[in-house]
Amino acid sequence: MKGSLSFFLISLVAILLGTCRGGELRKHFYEETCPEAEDIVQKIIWENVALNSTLPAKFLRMHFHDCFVRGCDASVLIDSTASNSAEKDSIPNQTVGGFDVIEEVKTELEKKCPGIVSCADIVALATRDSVSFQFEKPLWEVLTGRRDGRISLVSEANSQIPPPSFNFSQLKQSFASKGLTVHDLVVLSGGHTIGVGHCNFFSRRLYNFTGKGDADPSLDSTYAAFLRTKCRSLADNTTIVEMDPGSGMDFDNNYYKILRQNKGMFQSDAALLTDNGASNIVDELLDPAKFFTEFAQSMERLGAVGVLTGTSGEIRKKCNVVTIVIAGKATELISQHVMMVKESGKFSKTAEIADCLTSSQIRGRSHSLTLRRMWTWLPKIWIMTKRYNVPVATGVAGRGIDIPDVAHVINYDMPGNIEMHTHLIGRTGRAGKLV
Ligand code: HEM
Ligand SMILES: *[C@@H]1O[C@H](CO)[C@@H](O)[C@H](O)[C@H]1NC(C)=O
Ligand SMILES: *[C@@H]1O[C@H](CO)[C@@H](O)[C@H](O)[C@H]1NC(C)=O
Ligand SMILES: *[C@@H]1O[C@H](CO)[C@@H](O)[C@H](O)[C@H]1NC(C)=O
Ligand SMILES: *[C@@H]1O[C@H](CO)[C@@H](O)[C@H](O)[C@H]1NC(C)=O
Ligand SMILES: CC(=O)N[C@H]1CO[C@H](CO)[C@@H](O)[C@@H]1O
Repeated sequence: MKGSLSFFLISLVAILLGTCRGGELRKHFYEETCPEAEDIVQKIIWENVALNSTLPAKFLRMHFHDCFVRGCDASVLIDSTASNSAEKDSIPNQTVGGFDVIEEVKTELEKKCPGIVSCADIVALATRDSVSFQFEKPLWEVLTGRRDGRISLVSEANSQIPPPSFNFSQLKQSFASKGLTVHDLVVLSGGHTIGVGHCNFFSRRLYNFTGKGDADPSLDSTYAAFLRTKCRSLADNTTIVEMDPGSGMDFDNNYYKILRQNKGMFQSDAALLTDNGASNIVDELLDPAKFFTEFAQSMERLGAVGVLTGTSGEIRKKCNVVTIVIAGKATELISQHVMMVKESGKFSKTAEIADCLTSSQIRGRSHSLTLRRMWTWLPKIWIMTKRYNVPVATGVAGRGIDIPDVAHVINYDMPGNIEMHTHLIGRTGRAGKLV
């Protein structure tokens, strides 16, 4: 009986914590915390794209790679360190670019609203804005509220990002593993309407397809001959070729036209014609209006893959480095004060601290001391003092779980060592989430 009660309590706390962490992407997540965020991103991205028309393709590919490894959490932006080889070192990433522009946006946002806007959201917005530049209006909606991951592994990038040699069933499986459909696969492959490919990603199709010095029969032979004039040998890994010949800078549905003519650059492009269902979708997307509508929808789905929201992950200060946590130190967004109070019994101590807070420097700030009335009926875990409406937490709840609307956390007893203090300031103190 006792066992089942505590099991009940544990599950309940787990559920409540689950809800607390909650959070989904939503429209204009920064409306209140950083109202100018989306305008700032658009302004800087448009300025850069105006000077460098290769950027939209770089961001589109960057966003795709980000979302396919640990979800859209900006793990693609993290630099390798002495002890960790990050996604940036991976084979598919070798040619991702635009990192400097993301950092320029981040720097500006940190000036305006420090610690608020995630790098993951910046990548999603930068992708939309860069591709939309030529249309002077957003081509799709970007929901925001992503948080940044803290892990980036080269091995995961190499195993999660589909290589251009994939056949249809492998591509289908790769997208399915991210919750994306064959429809998304065909629609998003339309991203190859802009940008370039390096010879080494497709030259086997030109020179040595089956290992007998032959060309890929599914590649248009005239086009293959043209590509051989660009990529002179199997060893060429520096020459780049437009993926959508003649239209490589325009974001349009020309990709599907050339695909139908067997002029898709990679085996993975050609593979879309090897499945009846996918091939039918290719035909549908020959209609430009249909392509723009479908692309917008699939981008929203791609942008939601495996996102961290609520209190998961962090908001990085710089997009290329994971925030390093120093033991005992709260983030700069949190201030810590020590107050001496008389030792006079647990509950009156609460009252005393509350008095102290309301009457001291904390009064006058915008935060209210009235904390949310929660879980009063969970004896031992939360005890509420009626007078001040301050929840008192012990155990795991006392370790600074990140509860929305909690502006102040009071720890009674001075911890004996720095590790203990780090536990006490908990996630709230270390992640620096603002109220
Ligand atoms: C379906 C599986 C996919 C495969 C196998 C694949 C593979 C590749 C490869 C090998 C390149 C050439 C990179 C280089 O040589 O620099 C490339 C370029 C590109 N990919 Fe994909 N890709 C896929 C899906 C996507 C998706 C879903 C998007 C975005 C919606 C995308 C957007 C791009 C863009 C924009 C480029 C040009 C990059 C540049 O110009 O630097 N790709 N892709
Ligand atoms: C344009 O951006 C790409 C990707 O970041 C970069 O490699 C290239 O040098 C830039 N070109 C110019 C002219 O700035
Ligand atoms: C696709 O490739 C996988 C792995 O090489 C192979 O097992 C499978 O038979 C291939 N599928 C088709 C339809 O060729
Ligand atoms: C073509 O492929 C075969 C089999 O993989 C390999 O033995 C041969 O060396 C390749 N030819 C060239 C020119 O690389
Ligand atoms: C290109 O090939 C050369 C010679 O094989 C090699 O040294 C170099 O590292 C390669 N570069 C890339 C970017 O793979
Ligand atoms: C292996 C490799 O070429 N990695 C590159 C990945 O992308 C970053 C940023 O452009 C480069 O600095 C790395 O050298």
